Parts: sequence; structure tokens; C-alpha cells
Amino acid sequence: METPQPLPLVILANREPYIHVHTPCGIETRRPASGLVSALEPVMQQKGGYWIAQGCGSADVETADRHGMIAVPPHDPTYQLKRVWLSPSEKKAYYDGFSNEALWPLFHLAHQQPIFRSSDWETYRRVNELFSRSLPHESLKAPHIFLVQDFHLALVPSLLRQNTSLTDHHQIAMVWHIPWVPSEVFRICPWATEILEGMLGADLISFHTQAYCNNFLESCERLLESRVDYARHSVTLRGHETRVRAIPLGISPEPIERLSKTEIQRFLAQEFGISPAVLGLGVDRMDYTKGILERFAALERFFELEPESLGVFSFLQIASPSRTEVPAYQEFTEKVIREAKRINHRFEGQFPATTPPIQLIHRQCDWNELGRLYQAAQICVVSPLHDGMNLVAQEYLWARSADDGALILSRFAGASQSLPQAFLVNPYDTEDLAQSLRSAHRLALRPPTPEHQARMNLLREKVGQRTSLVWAQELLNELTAV
Ligand code: ADQ
Repeated sequence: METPQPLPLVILANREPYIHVHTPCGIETRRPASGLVSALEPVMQQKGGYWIAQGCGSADVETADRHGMIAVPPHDPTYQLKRVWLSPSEKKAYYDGFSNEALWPLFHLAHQQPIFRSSDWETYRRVNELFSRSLPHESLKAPHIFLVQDFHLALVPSLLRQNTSLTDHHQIAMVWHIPWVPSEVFRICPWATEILEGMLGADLISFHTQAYCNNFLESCERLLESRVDYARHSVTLRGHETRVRAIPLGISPEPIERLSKTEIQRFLAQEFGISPAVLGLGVDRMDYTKGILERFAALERFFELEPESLGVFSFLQIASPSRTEVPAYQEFTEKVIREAKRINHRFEGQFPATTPPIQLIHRQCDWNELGRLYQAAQICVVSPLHDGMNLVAQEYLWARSADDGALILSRFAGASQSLPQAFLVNPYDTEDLAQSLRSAHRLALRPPTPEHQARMNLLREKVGQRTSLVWAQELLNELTAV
């Protein structure tokens, strides 16, 4: 019997995998710092199809054809990127406004009050409609799988289902990359029911953890006239059943495996101006949910408790600019810069210039730099206040080929569910995080013990078992089962 050919994929996401920008040296191609792109782009490279996303680079229009299409990756194209064009006011209301000022804080329990403007919501709805009408003609003529990504496009699944050109052979999955909060929190959104109804157009909705699935099912039960089947993990609304599954996302191991090994101390000194004996590392988008300020508070406490580590240990925080048009992000960035300066100033005179307590680098790094930093850092701190998954934790573990290093990981990141052998911390508890830093610092000063190597080995094994390709296959298998 012939095995059925997998259906071609159509990803619908706000973020594009390749951005073209004008620079003084000509047009450059850039990769955004985004967990969604890091994980899904290798899947598309392997499987082919279409990626529909907002075109946002200054040279995006001129590098695409008149339909907004461009074949990518640039040097060895395997799939088509189709760009959707938004006006500045649409981008402001749909992306900066409803997505990042309303939905992002709503779903992250990070004590940043969501801002619900009805004008933002109207535009969000219109932009979701625009995405759902942007399907390449070929994807309507033959069966395809639509993978709708994340909270920017919550209404797209039901809008696609209303498209009369779609047949029963087209399938729709919604991939939710961020947490889902309990219904008591979710229902403060004035358009909570519209969002649920929008998502329930999908055949399958995936979250990173079972807890998020449970919260979602409970939201449907409380806020909608729907039938929730807890045994089947499904919701039926107006005769259409949607399955809800925990399918945790992983990383793509290949870019890390391809990294060149270089002389680490020279690399650190040349690229980041530091040469500590022990390096701690944080890699995040500059975002208030990532716990960067809480991490700095714990570092300050650590240096109080271990003054002899001044001049030995530096913490390098790489923070890529993110959502820079949103006031809460502008204020947060200023606070982070101020805090790093204040803490360094507090311990002034106790460390050489090449080993500051905190070195803050406010820019995006390329893969080669990032991978080498993961290899260089004896300690990595991933301390989000709440995070759907967090791929940095997995990237760090995968880069530690010698089974050494230490991962300090927030209990409130989805990643902590599968990585319980990491140093798990409550990022709100400064003392807890500072004590974990002490333990990790002590470990870094000695050769790794067999127990610690076994622990790191186990963590690495878990990351290796759940790559983004394994994740994609599991998602597609679930859809087939539907
Ligand atoms: P993010 O919040 O963007 O995504 P996260 O999982 O932290 O996701 O991944 C960030 C990605 O960007 C990583 O691949 C990292 O290497 C890269 N990155 C971060 N800072 C960088 C920098 N300064 N320079 C270069 N690259 C940088 C959302 C959810 C997460 C979920 C992902 C995937 O919020 O919880 O894990 O989607 O589902």
C-alpha cells in the first residue's frame, strides 16, 4: 500500500522569516530574533510550501514580486514567502496596540495592565481578515494544511473556514506559542468570546503544556455555549469539533551543531569587551516578561553574598530590541539600562574594567555569536516571569557538548516541565535566584563532577529528542488523526 503524501504547508504568521532592509552597503537580508521563526523556519526548509507574513523591512516591497512573493531561503530557496502589506496605522493598532498592548500582557500574568482599545480591536479584526484573504491561489486549488501561528492571528482559523473555496481536504491548525491563562484572567478581555470563536475554526489547537490546554478548555466551558469533552480534549462549537493538544516545541539542532569552535576568551574580549574567568549569560528579547530586572536584582544579591566573585564572574546580558514602538517596552528598556549601570556603579573599584558585574549588550546577535556565547557561558539564566516555552534554555543545553555548564530556569517557563533537572527557580524570589547563582558559580570553579555531567547529559538528551522537526511531525500526525 502506498503511504499518503503529506499535504503541503501554508504557515500564516505575523513575523516573516527573512526581512530585507536598506543599509549603506546595499540591501541586507536579516533573520528576526523570534522563537517562532527559529523553530518553524527549518521545518519549512524541509517541507516546503508557503509562509504568509507581514512585510516589515524597508526593502521588502522591492525584493518581492507584484504578489508580494519571494522564494526563500535566499541562497537555496525551498519555499515561498508571501508578504502582506499593512499601512502604518494598521500596524500601530493591530501589532503595537491589540497584539502587544492587550493580548501579550493579558496572557503573561506579568503585572502589566493590558490596554483594550476598541479601535485597536477593530483593526486587529480587519488585519486578520486581510491575512485570511491572502492565500496563494495554488493553496486553494489543492488540499493544503494551514498552520496559523500565535496570538496575532487568533481570528484567522474561523475566517479560513468561512472561505467557500476550502474543501474538507484542507486542514487548519492553530499553534499558540504563549501561555493560556485561567478563565478568570482571560475573561477581562472585552472580546474574549470572539477570540475563542475565532480559534475554534481550527481542527486542532496546540499549546506547549497540558496546563495551558486545561486553561483553554475551561475558558471555552465558561465563556461559550460550546460542548467541552475533557476525555477527548476537544471543544465542539456549532457542530465543528476542535481538538486541543499539548505539543511542546523544540529547537532545530543543526545551526548549533555547525558552529565553529573558536578561542573563547579572545572572542569574548574582542566582541563584548570582557574576559571573566566565569561567564554567566542571559539571551532574551528586551521584554518585561523575560524577568531581566528580577535577574539583575538576584545578581546584585549574589555579589553581596559572594564579594570575592567580583573580578572573577561577569554576567553578559544580550537583549535584542523588541516592540520598540510600544511605550511599555521603551520604559522597560530604560529601566534595564539604568539598573545595569547602577549595579556596576555600586561595586565600582572592586573589579577590573574587563570583568564588570553586568555587561549589557542591547542588540541582536547572529547565530554564530550566539552559539559561541552558549559554548562560553558556564552559567545561563533563563528567568521569565511567565513564558509559553522558552527556546533559549534548550539552545544553551544543546550547545554544551562537554556536558558541563549550568542552566538556571524559571518554574514559570513552559520549558521547565520537561527540564526538571535544571536549577529551577521562582524569578520573583530574589534570594532563591541568588542562591542558585551561588551553587552554579561554585560548580563553575571546579571540574564537573560525574553527577553533574549525568544531569547535563540527561537534559541534553531531552532537548535532542524533541526537535522542531519532531514537533512538526507530531502536529501533522494529530491533524491526520482528526
Ligand atoms: P519568544 O518570546 O520570541 O517566542 P523564545 O523562546 O525566548 O521566544 O526564543 C527567542 C529566540 O530568539 C531564540 O531562538 C533566541 O536565540 C533568539 N534571540 C533572543 N534574543 C536574541 C538576541 N539578542 N540575538 C539573537 N537572537 C536572539 C514565543 C514565546 C516563547 C516560545 C516561542 C516559540 O514567547 O515562550 O518558546 O514563541 O514557541
